[in-house]
Amino acid sequence: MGTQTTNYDEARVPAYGLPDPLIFNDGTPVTTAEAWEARRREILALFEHFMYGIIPGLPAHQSFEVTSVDETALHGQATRKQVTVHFEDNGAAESMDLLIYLPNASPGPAPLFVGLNFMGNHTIQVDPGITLSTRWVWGTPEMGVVDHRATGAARGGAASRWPVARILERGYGLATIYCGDLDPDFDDGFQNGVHPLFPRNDTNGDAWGTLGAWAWGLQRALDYFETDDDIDAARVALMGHSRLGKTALWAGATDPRFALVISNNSGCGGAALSRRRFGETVRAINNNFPHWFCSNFKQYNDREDALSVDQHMLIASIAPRPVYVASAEEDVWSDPRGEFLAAKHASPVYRLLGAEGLPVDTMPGLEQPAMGTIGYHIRPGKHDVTLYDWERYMDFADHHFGK
Ligand code: GTR
Repeated sequence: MGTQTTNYDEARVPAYGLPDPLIFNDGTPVTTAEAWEARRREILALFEHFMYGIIPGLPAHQSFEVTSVDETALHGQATRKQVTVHFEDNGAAESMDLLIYLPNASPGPAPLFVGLNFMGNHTIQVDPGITLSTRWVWGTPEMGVVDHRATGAARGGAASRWPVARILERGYGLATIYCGDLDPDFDDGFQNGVHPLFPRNDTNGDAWGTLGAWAWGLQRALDYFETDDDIDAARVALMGHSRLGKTALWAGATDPRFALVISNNSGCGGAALSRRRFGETVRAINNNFPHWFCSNFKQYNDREDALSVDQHMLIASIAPRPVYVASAEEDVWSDPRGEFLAAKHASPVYRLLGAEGLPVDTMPGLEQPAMGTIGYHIRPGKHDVTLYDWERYMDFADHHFGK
């Protein structure tokens, strides 16, 4: 995905100044927790207008259909629930399928990790009870190209990224949704997925794109969790990898019901500072994925310094809720240092609110996780989600969820 002009040289990162999350648009400093709440709304409005577009609220009708419950799933380790969430509005009817595993060994409502998946719920685990997704996935004819990820659509094809047995063993539930239920990941003018549920008006350049639709779906999943007595909806950790990590940060920033947010290798438009222009740039992401962000974001190709926000402010708008940012050493396209620096520069907001922020000032070495109210690690290896990553997320959740 890189071009010849992609910069991977730290010495060539341009000098830049970051906007201060603790200064209002009109120049007034933010000095109290009460004032922060107003500044947070201001920051979210900037992200909506210039980057991710506006996420709508509930559709006119939303209902939950539990399509299967199996209390003996995964050799008795889990209860597997599958729930179809139906949406109706604006003359359209759409749905998304939730796959939920809950640990049989832990009594009481379970704290839960939730995350979108790339290729269908059936790819996260070899479990014949998971309903096979019949939705579009990368590599089918609409795409116009054959994508290597289509092979991952086999049952269990993405299982290495979802250590379900270990998650259950540590006392957590896991829920997932195929992102393509909400919006298939190609540039189609928003004719499919959940976009038709709402009238589209892009007069101001801030109509929602694909990341917005994915984030909206995660928020609707939380609506379901709040109705399920087997789930502890006050302890839901939202996790996402890469484009779905960008989505996790945006969904978590805009919906305070998510108790904890995890960005795994989310890079440009996620945790990484745009102004560093290291690896993937605003221009590259807008060119390759014109449907992800809102129209206004394209004005910032090669003009990152003109943005009134940068990604440390997205992390800050989750404060004081815990947030974890993780990088991979070989994932230079995602700019690991830029991800670290955004976590670091979000910290003053946490501290204003009486929370710890990131407990280190300089970037830690490999596999030296730093965990305050903001957590960070970088591990060896490539752009991926590994067991190491998950173990740290569960350590972090154990701490913050008082387990
Ligand atoms: C890349 C994209 C990244 C990241 C990644 C992924 O092609 O440039 O921003 O989202 O895909 O989602 O795996």
